[in-house]
Amino acid sequence: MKPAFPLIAVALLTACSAEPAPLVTVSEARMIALPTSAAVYFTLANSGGRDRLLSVRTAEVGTASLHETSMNGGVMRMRAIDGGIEIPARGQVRLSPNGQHVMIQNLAAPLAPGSSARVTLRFERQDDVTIAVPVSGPR
Ligand SMILES: [Cu+2]
Repeated sequence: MKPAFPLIAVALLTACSAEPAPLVTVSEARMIALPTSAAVYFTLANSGGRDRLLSVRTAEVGTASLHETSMNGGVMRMRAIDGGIEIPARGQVRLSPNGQHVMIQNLAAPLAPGSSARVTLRFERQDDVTIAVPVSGPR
């Protein structure tokens, strides 16, 4: 047998491992102003290949970090998420009060309900996305 088959196999493997570009859109974004901090929730919809939300920036508002809420023995806890949030290919990720969210601390100024704040999302593969997020008070 001539070595033509192994060459074809290598070419096929290369084609299959080429992950398509991600195409992540952000919707349903909202910011809840708390007395000394704020929380941001949104939905990420990906119509392309896998990506990862690495960090969020809100330079004019305060210091933002990715957080996760969990219940442990009936006690609600929040902890920082290491390594970002995975966004599956053709998948959706919803940040919510009882799950993953963005926490903003060290507020530069009190947040006025009815205003909006600029938030920039940084991804592993896709370019940054900056959105205007409406601010509301706690309920
Ligand atoms: Cu938090």
